[in-house]
Amino acid sequence: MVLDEIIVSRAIVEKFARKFSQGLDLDVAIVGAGPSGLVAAYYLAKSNVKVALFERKLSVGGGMWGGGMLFNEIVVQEEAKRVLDEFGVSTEKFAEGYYTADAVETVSTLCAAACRAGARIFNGISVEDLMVRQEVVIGLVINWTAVEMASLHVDPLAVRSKFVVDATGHPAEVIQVLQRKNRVTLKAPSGSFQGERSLWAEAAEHSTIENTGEIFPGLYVAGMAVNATMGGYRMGPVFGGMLLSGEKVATLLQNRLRPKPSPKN
Ligand code: 48F
Repeated sequence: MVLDEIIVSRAIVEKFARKFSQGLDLDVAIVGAGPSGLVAAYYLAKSNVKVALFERKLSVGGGMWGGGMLFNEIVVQEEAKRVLDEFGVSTEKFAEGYYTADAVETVSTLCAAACRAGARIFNGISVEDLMVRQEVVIGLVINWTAVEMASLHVDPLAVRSKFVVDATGHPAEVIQVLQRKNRVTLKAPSGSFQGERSLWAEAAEHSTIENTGEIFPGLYVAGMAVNATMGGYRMGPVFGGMLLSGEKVATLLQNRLRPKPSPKN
């Protein structure tokens, strides 16, 4: 076989254009492919929800690759081990209720499972704004990260989605941009973005899961962005809360997208 570089180029351009075009109108658009976003994407795709993930970096996995301080092991507590089991990630018991997993195996396995379940992942794309109509978030405004990094004056494109999930981790970027550009009140006790507090793993893990949910009509929040928004604590390299938050947001959205028929009287 003689390789033709133009066929290679055309294959990439045409295939990507088709995939991207199909990703412009979604049930759920997830911003951020860290652990919470990847887990949410997996469960949503598995239940046939049309979901895509938009990730600023070339690599997925967010803050998981480096474990704690670049020691690439993560810790997951008893309650969340079943999520890693569902994905087939190998875990080892370290102490009663504490399990470790290889960070690289965990990220790559979560990512592969999300893709195989049918989630589309668009890397190298940054979400810079939202579409908001009558106090409801209805989609994303996106641009190439390379454009953002080079500070080029290039207009973005838009993605329509029934629901958006902010899974951007510590900066909670989607919620911050919503608040900065629109005079809105968030569904939070304070009504506004609070910023995260210092390290307290126990409290942080619980509040991440508890407060995962709809923060503004059409906009959900999952993972560390939950605590950043609500003024909760950070938790360090314990990842159970991220996995369970991703699972919870997927369940909440499945219920929104396919409401169960009300029982007949
Ligand atoms: O930070 P990240 O891993 O979020 P997470 O799922 O998990 C947090 C943990 O990694 C850790 C922790 C728990 O122990 O505290 O930090 O909540 O992943 C967030 C991803 O979102 C991307 C970012 O590059 C990262 O991969 N991201 C952030 N802002 C944008 C974005 C944006 N505006 N557009 C696209 N991607």
